[in-house]
Amino acid sequence: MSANNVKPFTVFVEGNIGSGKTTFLEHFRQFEDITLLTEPVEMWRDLKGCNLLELMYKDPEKWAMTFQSYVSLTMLDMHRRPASTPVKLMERSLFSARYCFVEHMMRNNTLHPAQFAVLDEWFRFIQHNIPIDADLIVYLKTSPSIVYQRIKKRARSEEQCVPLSYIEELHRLHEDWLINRIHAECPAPVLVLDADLDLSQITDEYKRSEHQILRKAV
Ligand code: DGT
Repeated sequence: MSANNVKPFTVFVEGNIGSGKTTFLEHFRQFEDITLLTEPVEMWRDLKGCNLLELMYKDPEKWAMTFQSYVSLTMLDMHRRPASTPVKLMERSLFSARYCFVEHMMRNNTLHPAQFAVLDEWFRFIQHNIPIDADLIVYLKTSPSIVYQRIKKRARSEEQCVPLSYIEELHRLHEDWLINRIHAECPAPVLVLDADLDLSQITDEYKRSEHQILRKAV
């Protein structure tokens, strides 16, 4: 809750791996009065010395459940973190973890049906019992081939084994959730931005969202 007891306007920034979510958040650093919560990837890479992200990519059957369980905890922490500013911008959400990543792991049998059921029950319990504020979703829409090139270029060590097919499937799952609305819940209106643009042109595209996020004349 903000200092004057008004809930912050809460925005989730969503999109495929490599779609530029972090760059988008960085764009908003220039404005005062915004709380920026970047995804806790570093926590996933170092939990008491264990790199859960690496374990999950190297041996998904063994580690997917553990990894997703920790992702849920760190995401819930971000959702519940109070902001003393009028706007709170966060990278990803419990929803994309469930509807994109866990959904993928369930469909390709990386998760045993029993493991999926436990994660899904946690998700439902949280949704029904813990307030998760959401006012807007910014969807950084990309083409799989473009983000695949970006992922190769940034060369995050854990992601070296990621095939194009995985990026394509994640793309479809984002589209099904945010555009085709196959799940009952989409927690907020969706603003779609073209995130295929390269760095020299993307700022103008990001600017398209400023009015809705800052909710004042900019
Ligand atoms: P950006 O700024 O758009 O380039 O964002 P990224 O690619 O740094 O961030 P993100 O969330 O798309 O992915 C970070 C890494 O963590 C990536 O290897 C995918 C993985 N990841 C993120 N959330 C989940 C999740 O819920 N489950 C699984 N299996 N992987 C996840």
